[in-house]
Amino acid sequence: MTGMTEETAYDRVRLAQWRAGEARMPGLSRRGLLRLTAAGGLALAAAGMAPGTASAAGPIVKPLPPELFDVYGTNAEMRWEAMRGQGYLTPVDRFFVRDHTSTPLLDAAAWRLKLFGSGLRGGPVEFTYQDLLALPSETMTAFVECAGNGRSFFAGQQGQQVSGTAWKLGAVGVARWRGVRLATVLARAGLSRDAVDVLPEGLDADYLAAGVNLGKVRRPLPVGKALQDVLLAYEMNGQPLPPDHGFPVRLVVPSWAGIASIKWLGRIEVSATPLVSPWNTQFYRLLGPDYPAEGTLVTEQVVKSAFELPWGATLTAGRQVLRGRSWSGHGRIRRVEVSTDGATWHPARPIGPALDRGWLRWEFPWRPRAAGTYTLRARATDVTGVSQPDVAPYNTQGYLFGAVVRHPVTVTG
Ligand SMILES: Nc1nc2c(c(=O)[nH]1)N[C@H]1C(S)=C(S)[C@@H](COP(=O)(O)O)O[C@H]1N2
Ligand SMILES: [Mo]
Repeated sequence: MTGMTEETAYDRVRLAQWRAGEARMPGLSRRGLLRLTAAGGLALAAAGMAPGTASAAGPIVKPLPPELFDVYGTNAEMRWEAMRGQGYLTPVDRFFVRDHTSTPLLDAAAWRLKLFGSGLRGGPVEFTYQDLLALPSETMTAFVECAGNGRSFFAGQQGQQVSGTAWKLGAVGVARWRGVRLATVLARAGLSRDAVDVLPEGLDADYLAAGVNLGKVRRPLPVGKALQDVLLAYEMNGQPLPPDHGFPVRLVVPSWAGIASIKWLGRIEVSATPLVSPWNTQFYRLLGPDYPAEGTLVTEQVVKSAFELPWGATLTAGRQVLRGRSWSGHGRIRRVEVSTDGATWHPARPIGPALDRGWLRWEFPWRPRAAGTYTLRARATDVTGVSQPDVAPYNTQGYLFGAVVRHPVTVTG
């Protein structure tokens, strides 16, 4: 575990101010909030996040062929075997989708980005799509990963029941994003020295959790991170952003939980007083017996590894090469080890670069001794020295499963 980051420290201050009535939760009435907490806040959160059943005309626009995706209601995860033979990036046709409601189809010509709030020196400022295209652009390779990626292994490996979509490891993808730095847009909008939080908000439908309308999907971001490396992206892998990934413009908040990367961006409140939303007071907090009562905010993603193999793959005996990828929200991957017997670990061979905001591809030659069942394990260490543990710390909503995943395969003779 890394030490307390600047953001978790700031989160404590912000939360204390929220309790003292000095922080605001725009987009939700006090009454809505009372109903939410009276009805048992977290249980509600669980109900709202439970996977539904896939419908024929789904909430996701792009095709979701079963060889590329597993679908859970409004969400679809990539099957890891779909990365085999691919280059560094995750192609759009297999990039996971996480929609709280459904993908809206927006018109770029009518689209506006509005910035407003006490953290601007002047009044509200609007940008059109063309305005953004005309600003200096930047390209960045970064992963977007759901904080709940790997959640099913809390039950599958640790026997712990948690709420939320039962992702395996496919709620992650790396893309090459192009757009304008949020810092550039904030500067043009007249960012005040007093600003502390920005609150980006999506244009998708209001999110309802067990009958309580939580309003637009939105989550405050401290100004420090907003100015550091956040992009207003309008391109993904060289193409205009596809509808499911936020067309016309989304935020990409590298290294942080996917929820920070708000899609279908419509408004950004810039505030001189701290802001909160259900997405940083209820969801995306680590809650449970091992955490303080108010929980710990989820910011950076943890270290993870995945094999480019089907779950429960069948392999034929003889020499083969296992391939996979490892990534971390704390920075680039420094080392990956593989175990095929659960006892001995051997270094994997890196393929290409390890990027700070992306992942490392690796391979491992393997000749199974005999036909039978095996458990494959991959364990990565990042540049900060953090390695994947054997057990992930339990939290009620199943975030940040970073433990070594035990991947079953069968070798046939
Ligand atoms: N407006 C909006 N932004 C959103 C979401 C959403 O439902 N609505 N889902 C968030 C979550 S939880 C994740 S993990 C990422 C997923 O991004 P992707 O669908 O492009 O993979 O988008 C985030 N941004
Ligand atoms: Mo997510």
